[in-house]
Amino acid sequence: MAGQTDHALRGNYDNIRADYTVDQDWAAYTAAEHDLWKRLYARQSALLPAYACDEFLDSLSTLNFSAGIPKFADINPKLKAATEWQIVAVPGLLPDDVFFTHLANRRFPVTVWLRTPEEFDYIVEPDIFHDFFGHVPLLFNHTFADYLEAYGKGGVKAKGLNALDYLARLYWYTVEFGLIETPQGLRTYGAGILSSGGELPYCIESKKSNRIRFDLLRVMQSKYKIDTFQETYFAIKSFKQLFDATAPDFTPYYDELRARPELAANEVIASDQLL
Ligand code: HBI
Ligand code: FE
Repeated sequence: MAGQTDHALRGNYDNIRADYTVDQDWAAYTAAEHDLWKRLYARQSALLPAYACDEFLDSLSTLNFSAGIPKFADINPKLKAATEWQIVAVPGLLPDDVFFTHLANRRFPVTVWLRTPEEFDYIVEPDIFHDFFGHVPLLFNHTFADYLEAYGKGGVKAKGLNALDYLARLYWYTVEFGLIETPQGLRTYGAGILSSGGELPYCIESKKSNRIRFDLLRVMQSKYKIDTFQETYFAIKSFKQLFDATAPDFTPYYDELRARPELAANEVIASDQLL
């Protein structure tokens, strides 16, 4: 999950290491939390076939963490063998530069705490279900894993160029809320959608939202809201398209973006290819 939080962060940041990682105290999870995890997993799994992209479904089918909160140590050997990625335990949202540095080194930060039962349908900050269920399966996809590493490296550079807002939008409209065109129609690969009960059908079916063909600069000039369903979704044709579009050095893009207006989350402009 991306998005800035101005209220106090929820996690326990007292025992963080220099890179903000902590240990996952798996024994501390209660039976009630494992049960909540099972119910969240079952609810999402019922919705996935109609709305999730094949790359996500293929990866998820090779993993088996439906029964309860997974141990990060259990999945890391499989993930490392697949794409050289690791997940690291963190207390929650990290400062941008810390977050980017982890991604640039093929480490995905996964929050250790689970939401409360009252947050079954919606949560603002990323919890372990959002991070693990939403993000981890696609780390097993080579092209997407390479995109995420390149994104992290771009982020480390962007901080120096005062361009973090542009990159945050790219993350938001791809990694968190991205759609992909498939022969069977639009599907999603976005973790914020895949881990959400309501937004999975909404992102494909809602008439209130716009679905626009992915255009890198268009995405980076588009603002977003962190506490509602999205008003605009951007659709790529493939993960390769996303990787290729973001491979060049972004510095000239930032100059071009500063000359363009920021667009509201629900805006449509003449050059948009609406789906
Ligand atoms: N920290 N743990 C965590 N997870 C995120 O998804 C995350 C973050 N910090 C910042 C952030 N995302 C976004 O601002 C990115 O666009 C950088
Ligand atoms: Fe996320």
